[in-house]
Amino acid sequence: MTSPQPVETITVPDLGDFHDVDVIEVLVKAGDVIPEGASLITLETDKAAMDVPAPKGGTVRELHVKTGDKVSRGSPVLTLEISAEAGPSAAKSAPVITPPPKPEPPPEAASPARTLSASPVPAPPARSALESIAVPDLGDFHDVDVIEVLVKAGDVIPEGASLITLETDKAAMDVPAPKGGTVRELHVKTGDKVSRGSPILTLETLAEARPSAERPTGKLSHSTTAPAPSVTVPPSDPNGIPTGLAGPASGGRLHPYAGPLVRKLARELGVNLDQVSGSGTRGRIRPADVKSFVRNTIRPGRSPAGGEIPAYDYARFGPVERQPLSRIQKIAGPRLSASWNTIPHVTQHDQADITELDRLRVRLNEGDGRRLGVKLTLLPFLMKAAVQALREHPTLNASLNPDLETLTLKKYYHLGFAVDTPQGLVVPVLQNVDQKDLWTLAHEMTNLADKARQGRLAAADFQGGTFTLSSLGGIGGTAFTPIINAPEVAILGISRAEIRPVWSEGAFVPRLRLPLSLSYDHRVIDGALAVRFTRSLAQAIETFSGILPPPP
Ligand code: CAO
Repeated sequence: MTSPQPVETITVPDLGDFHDVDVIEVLVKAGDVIPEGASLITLETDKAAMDVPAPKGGTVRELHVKTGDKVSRGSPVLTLEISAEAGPSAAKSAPVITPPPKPEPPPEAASPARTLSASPVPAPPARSALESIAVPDLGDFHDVDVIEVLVKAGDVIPEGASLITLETDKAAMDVPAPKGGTVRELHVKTGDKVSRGSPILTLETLAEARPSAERPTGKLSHSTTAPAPSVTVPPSDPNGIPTGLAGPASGGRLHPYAGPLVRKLARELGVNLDQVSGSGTRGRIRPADVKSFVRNTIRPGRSPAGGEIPAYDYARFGPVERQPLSRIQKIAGPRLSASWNTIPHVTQHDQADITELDRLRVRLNEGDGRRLGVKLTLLPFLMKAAVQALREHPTLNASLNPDLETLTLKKYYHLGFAVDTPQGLVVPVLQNVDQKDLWTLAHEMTNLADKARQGRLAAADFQGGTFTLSSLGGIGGTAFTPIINAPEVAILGISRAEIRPVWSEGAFVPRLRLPLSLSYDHRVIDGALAVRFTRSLAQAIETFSGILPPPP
């Protein structure tokens, strides 16, 4: 038997000199599960905008305000069903006050000017304490991927600021700061896996960073657990694109002011949120802002991303049938459009002689392959050869940075490979291809392709790719233009190998030739480099360089 959860009416706290203040945004709705510190409503006076944070975590049962209302101290905001793990703090949180929107403070200013909160009342002298902030209870989730670290050492953050974004295959979630202060040291980085209790950062808490005097001020505590993150499974709009923010907005604005789902959407579409202007309160970025950014970036005035294709009555000319796109197609469509329309693609075609390589493949399959129960197709060989060519031409193992002026060259080789599934195209990533032998690659590739076809790929299986191979060779074709898997800068398309007559020493000889189609980002790679790369690749394939371990 479960005992009923306590219900509390959350009211507007002391607003200092302000009365009858406008509610300009209501950030939660009935049914939302919110952590302590989540912003509930945004108030605005002629001097400042302020968020009223939740004094405790729980489930919003009823709202008592709407946009346009005027409120003062004590006005009811909502009825909250307090969650069992809401914590001991029964004190009301003071509002987080924001100076009027924009201009943004300079990025190097690691001072309170960079924080969301700016108390209108002079703060008493600060006493600081160091606290280790840890990952809170994540429910059923363990070993969750850190996909974004939203603060850095030196940042001054308000309570409720999002610290890191976690992602599972089902949801994105932000972990908010349990209190305000200065980030002294980070203990996580993007790509780490965390569970409940994993340390996130060391925070120097200041007495004035959170004006709530009733809340116990931590002395030297280790491992303060952050409030429960808001976990939201993205609802979908008719195009399958996640809509809506992840419940309450976080208080932080050190980075583009957006919730985890908006950031997830931006990542899926390859959008840099720094370039998106938010239409929400204080410039908060909404899903619609990201989508309209993609539309406008792609081609002002037109919408190749879909959604604005003129309606047409095809049935006037004969029988028709309406068929929905698969879920994967709906998710991949905007990504493909964004890549195709924002990256100047050029495709370099070439061929490699795989006569000897294929003989080797057949020999290995008949020998070790039988013994190990693993079958080698061409793809593992091509992956090893690609690593060899990428080592020689590191620009193809890079990403263009959002400043459009610098590249990030990656010193690891995580290769994506396109898998044709009944639900649509997916691109899992094989990690550290340089460190694995052909058999391991074949084994892992088969596992990933099987998982992809069964729709069982985890988020981690898609992440960290540096270069992609798309092989249609098992099906046929002579050449094609693969679309770059942004933010990568090149992708190798492979078509069906055929025996061709090759002129050699005064006679035509039959050789097995493999068509290669390299699409590349012409902002980063010029034609000469592209063909040097395909030549290096062909040479690696023809000489087995980098494919077989060097003789002892
Ligand atoms: N030329 C000739 N034969 C080839 C070949 C090539 N380039 N590539 C593969 N083959 C052969 C294989 O050796 C195998 O032959 P046998 O059965 O006689 O041994 C057969 O074709 C089937 O291979 P496969 O396609 O199942 O295996 P793979 O390792 O080459 O590819 C995978 C695996 C997952 C990449 C592939 O199954 C797949 O899904 N490809 C589609 C990718 C795609 O859709 N790309 C398009 C992206 S753009 O829309």
